Amino acid sequence: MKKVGIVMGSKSDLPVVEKAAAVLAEFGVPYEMHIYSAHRTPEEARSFALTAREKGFGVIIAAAGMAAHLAGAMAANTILPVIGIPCKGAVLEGMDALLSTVQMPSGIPVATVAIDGAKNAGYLAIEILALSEESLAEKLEAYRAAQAADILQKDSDLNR
Ligand code: RP5
Repeated sequence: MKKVGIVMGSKSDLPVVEKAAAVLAEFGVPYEMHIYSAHRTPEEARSFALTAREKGFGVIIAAAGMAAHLAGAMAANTILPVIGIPCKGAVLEGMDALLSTVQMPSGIPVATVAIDGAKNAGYLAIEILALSEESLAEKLEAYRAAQAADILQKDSDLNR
């Protein structure tokens, strides 16, 4: 199975990013985590994106806050799908990172999830890998069914 590359702009993004990693682990999807900053370590970030496909990665998740250019920098240097997680910073409630991540020019897309939406980044990465991994598709179907059953049970409990 192809791996998911998870990159974050700073160690301070780790508490958010860990939620994506937990989802991948739950589904048995292999991943690697790295700290590469588009601004502080631009060469390492570029090199990771340039070589990710040949190293067996199938998707890249990139998390950054503030002037969040990491996901865009990844997308600029690979044709792998890139999922961006805008991280909430100390100011502006993450709107700065959301707009920096989502407003990509045509031809270089970043699939942007919600501010701090790391779990959905994990699920989206799994959905992409499931296109060519039937066992993952089956796990996703089971997960969706269990999620629906749980909500219907809670609904039923409300009216007891
Ligand atoms: C961004 O700046 C990082 O992704 C992080 O979200 C934010 C703050 O970084 P630190 O100053 O905590 O290292 O580049």
